[in-house]
This record gives sequence, C-alpha cells and structure tokens, in this order.
Amino acid sequence: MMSNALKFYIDGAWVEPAPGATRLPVIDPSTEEAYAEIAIGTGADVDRAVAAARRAFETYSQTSREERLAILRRVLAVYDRRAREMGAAISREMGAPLPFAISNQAGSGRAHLAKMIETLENFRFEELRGTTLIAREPIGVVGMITPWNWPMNQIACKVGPALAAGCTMVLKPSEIAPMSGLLFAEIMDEAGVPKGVFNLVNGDGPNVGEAMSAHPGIDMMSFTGSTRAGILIAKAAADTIKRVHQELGGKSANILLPDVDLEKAVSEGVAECFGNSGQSCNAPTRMFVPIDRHEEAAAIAARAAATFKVGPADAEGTKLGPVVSQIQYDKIQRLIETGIEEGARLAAGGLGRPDGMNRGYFVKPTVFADVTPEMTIAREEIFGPVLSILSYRDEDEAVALANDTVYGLASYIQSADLRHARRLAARMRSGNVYINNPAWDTGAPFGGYKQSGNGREYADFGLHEFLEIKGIVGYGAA
Ligand code: TXE
Repeated sequence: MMSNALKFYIDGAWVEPAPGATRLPVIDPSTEEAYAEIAIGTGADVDRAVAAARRAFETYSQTSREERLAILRRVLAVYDRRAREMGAAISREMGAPLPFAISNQAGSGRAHLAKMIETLENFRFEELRGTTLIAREPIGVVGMITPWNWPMNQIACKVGPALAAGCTMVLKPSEIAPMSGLLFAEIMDEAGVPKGVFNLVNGDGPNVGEAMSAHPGIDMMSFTGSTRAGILIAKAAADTIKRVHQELGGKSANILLPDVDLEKAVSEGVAECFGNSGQSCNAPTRMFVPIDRHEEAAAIAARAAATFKVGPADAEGTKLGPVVSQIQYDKIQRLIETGIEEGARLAAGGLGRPDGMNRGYFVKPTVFADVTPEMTIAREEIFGPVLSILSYRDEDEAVALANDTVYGLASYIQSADLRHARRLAARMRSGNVYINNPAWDTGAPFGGYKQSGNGREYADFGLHEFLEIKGIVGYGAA
C-alpha cells in the first residue's frame, strides 16, 4: 500500500494536510471494497501549495528549453520504469481491465510525455514580425483539476505542456480515482523535478476545487470533467480573471453513410462506444444509420454487444470492467430506465447487473434501437456502455441531427469514399472528427466546440494554452 496516500506533495516533500482535513476511502469498483484512504484537504492546503508554486515560478519560469527538456526526459524515464505499477493503480481505482489499463490508460500518459518532449524540441517561443518581437511566456501558476475516467491521460496532457512552458502547478486529481495521481507525484519526485514546480493536493470539488478556482495566486485553471463542474469553476474563477481551459462532456454522433460495410462499421461503432466501459468524453454514443438499414444495424450491434465479456478489472479475459462508482452506476441505470420509459427498444442489455454478478458496478452492454432525437438518452451524456441507434433519411438530416446537441466534442464518420467523408467532416460542429475510426493521434488537437469546453490539448496546441503572448514593439528597431 502506498505510504503517502494520506499526505500531499507540496514544495518537493510529502507533507501532512493542514488541520481540518478529513479522510475518504478509495473504493475498488470491481468489488465495492475500500482498499485505501486519502486525505481530503481544505483551502489551507491549497494556500500552501500555491505559495510553493509561486516561489518556484520565480526561478522555473527562467529555465532554458534544454533544462526543461532534461526534466521531461527524466520524468519519462521514471514513468516508463513504473508503467506497470501505474497501470495496476489505474485498473484498481477506476476498473479498467488490467491489460487495457497498462497499454491504453498508463500508455496514454507515456504518449503525452513523449510527444511533449518532441514538441518542446521544435517549439518556437519567439518570432520577429517587422520590428515587433512576439514572445511566448509561461502564464504562471496553473491549477489542474482532473477526472477519473482517463486519469493519467488527463494528468499527463496538462502537466507535460505546463512543464514545457515553464509554468508551475497545483494538481487536484479526482477524489474517486486518486491513487494514480499520488503515484505520479512520486514519479515527479523521483525524477528530481525542482521543488515547488509540481504540487499535489487531494480533495473534493466544492472545497479544494473551488478554493483553487477562486485563488488569486493561480493564473490559470485547466479542467477536465463534467460540464456542470466546468461552469462552477469558470464562475469561481471570474473574479480573478484567470484563464479557464475546459474539456467537458460530449454526446458524439457516429454517421454511417449508405456506402459502408455495415457489419464492420456497426461492430466498430459498438467497440468505440463501449471502450473503457463507455467512460470517454468523446465516445460515439449516437449511431446514425440510414432508415432502411436500421433493423440490420440493430441486429449487428446486439451481436457485437454480446461479445463484450463483463468482469472484474483483474480477471483474465475481461473486456468490459465495471463503471467507476455507485453514483455513476445509479446514473446509468436511471438513464436506461428512462430510455425504456420513453419508448426506445432494447436490442441488447438493459437494467441491472449481468446475470450472476451481484457485487461491483457492472453494467450490461446495452444497445437501444428506435431512438429518436428528442429522447433523453439521445441528449444526455450517459457515460456507460450504452449505445443509441437513430435513423436518418438523407445526408442533410444526418448532419442536422448530429449537430443538434449542446455538446461539440467529437463526431465520427464512416464511409467507403474518403472524399465524401471529408466534405461531411467540414459540416460537423465539433472539435474533433474521426473518419473511419483511425488510430489515436497525440498530435491532433483535442477539445470541444459549444458546451464541450474551450481551448485545445495535446502537443503544441496544449503547450499554447499555458503561454501568455507578449508583443514587444520596437524590439527590432534599427
Ligand atoms: O464529474 P465531476 P463526476 C461527466 C460524465 C459523468 C459526469 C459526472 O457525464 O457522468 O460528468 O461525473 C472536480 N469545482 N464527466 O461527478 O464532478 C472533481 O473533484 C472544482 C465527463 O465524477 O466533473 C473531479 O476532480 N472542481 C468527463 C473533477 O471535477 C470540481 C470526465 C471531475 O468531477 C467541482 C468525468 C467544483 N465545483 C465526468 N466539482 C470528461 N470530460 O471526460 C467537481 N470538481
């Protein structure tokens, strides 16, 4: 068991929380058993972490590209050495099947760190336009609040660019899945990141998260999580005019054009939707199929869903682990119930746990057919292994329905004709479009239109978020 779980990492040391902290059990979603405890801090811990980060900013902001590269390379080396441990920590805290947690969850953190090293090697911080120098400088102290669904993906895609930019930071990982964040702090420590540059405080949203968002010593908030919390963070941040980067919820459409191999496109669509037990902000949860192929698509999706073996995260052969918590389990059940009540047809799965499983937050892989655009399940983010199949009559209708959502994180297009897919991509009101389910690209900007957030993460797009721009006019005068 991790010895630092009840501590915070502040100013280069593991410290006891300030008086007033409480404790929160960490629950294994596969068993519903508490296997660790963390401390839930208060505003006093935030104050202390921010003070350390502010002091460190004085020197860290002045470091050279080479110094920052050396730090990032050391972080990556330690991260790689502890990658299996990281995968195991993520698997246990949020329920992802162990092999997936190692390769995809821990692996995504590695990929971001490696990409940031490459990005920093080539990044232009300064450019001269006429006599004006445009200088990109670190924004200052960054507050980071991250969720439980892709914990290391989110932490690495914020910490990596912040380090590269010359920022210092205070991270509050999700209190639901905090063990990977604690392990990450150990990695930062072992890698010799200068003291005060990276600080970690555990806590909940209403206290620690709010204190960070409102803190005058924090120059920017970078948040990934629900739209609900994103709004609260932006409001709390408003009085200090800090920059707020938000990566929020989604309800992504997947348009299957009539020319696709339906068997392949539907099965892949199910897999994309159910991956990580449906707990990805960009999951394609609304599948749009031509109206005359609806029955066929529903049958294929039901067959595909049946191949998703549900099981504990550490069991051999598990394809679908539990969802993260009782709260999420209840939310998903409520939405499945609403889907049935509003008249959608269950093609696979449904209410309750899979047969024979009575402990653990296990949800049946569920497919709804005959879903119409106004139904709750077609509008609200479910965040579980639940797919909705909708129909369209012609392409204009497909585009209109796909865009008819408050969210705008991602869209998916399936077509045998790449040129056709490209034309359609231009009509999607979302920050990402995926054509024919491509491999993950850490170089593609990631972020949302509309209520899915603002700002972009990954590679140089992520790095820009943590920079201020200074125009020095007359710099190049003769
Ligand atoms: O998220 P929260 P929850 C969506 C998904 C899910 C729903 C609820 O639909 O079903 O959100 O999940 C911190 N000030 N996503 O309730 O609350 C919190 O401590 C500052 C999509 O678990 O947003 C945690 O660190 N911080 C999403 C983080 O926000 C606050 C990933 C995320 O928790 C806060 C997760 C506050 N007032 C959920 N309230 C994605 N974009 O991928 C909470 N937090």
